Amino acid sequence: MKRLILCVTVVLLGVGHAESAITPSTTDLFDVSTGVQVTAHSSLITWIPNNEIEYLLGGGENTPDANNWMIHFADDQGLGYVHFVDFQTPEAVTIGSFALFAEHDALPGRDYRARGFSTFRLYGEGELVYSLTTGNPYSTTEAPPGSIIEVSENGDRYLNFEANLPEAVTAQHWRAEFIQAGDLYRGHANGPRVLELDGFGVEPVPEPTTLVMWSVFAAFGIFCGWRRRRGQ
Ligand SMILES: [Ca+2]
Ligand SMILES: [Ca+2]
Repeated sequence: MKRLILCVTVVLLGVGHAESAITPSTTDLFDVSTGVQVTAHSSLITWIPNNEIEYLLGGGENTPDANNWMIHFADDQGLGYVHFVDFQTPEAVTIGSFALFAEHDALPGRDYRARGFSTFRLYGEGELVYSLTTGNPYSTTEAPPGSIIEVSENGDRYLNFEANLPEAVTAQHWRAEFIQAGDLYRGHANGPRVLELDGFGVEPVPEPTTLVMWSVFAAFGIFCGWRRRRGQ
């Protein structure tokens, strides 16, 4: 029974959508493939071809070394500027967990804050529902409870992050904010680079009341077996 309770506890505390490797999804609830529409966003770099805001939410081809599946926010802003994207789902959805993929620069001599953000925030219907403070480089980010951070084999500049929301949130209007990490005195590449933001529903887990019933049934079964053996 102790082992069962331990296993169930691990399942309950674990990340709902956890898999062996965190990879961007093209079928999630925050994806343009499922009808998500961008309603507003801060400006993007214009000199990079195929720099479309929708690529933050699916769209494009997720092929490495191509710009047509990631976004680059504008460079002409200062340290702490709040880059953002507002988007809406076709109807209200309940989100239990999300994933975020980003990459800052790591060229020789370049400050790691280039193309990085120091804080990510997610809002549902105007309410803050999650906030993540990143490390620099991203690979040093501390995973909050209920989250997973994977270090990419391609380098320490990648943020592969997945987290349960503290509690599930039902909303149709969402906002993601990225607080700029670099300033204008550290090179020109200050607009954060973001690869994907995914949203996932709530996966069914045993409810506490169900666990209590299991425990009662199990204890009753053990008691009955003991009574039978005593009666023999
Ligand atoms: Ca997606
Ligand atoms: Ca993408």
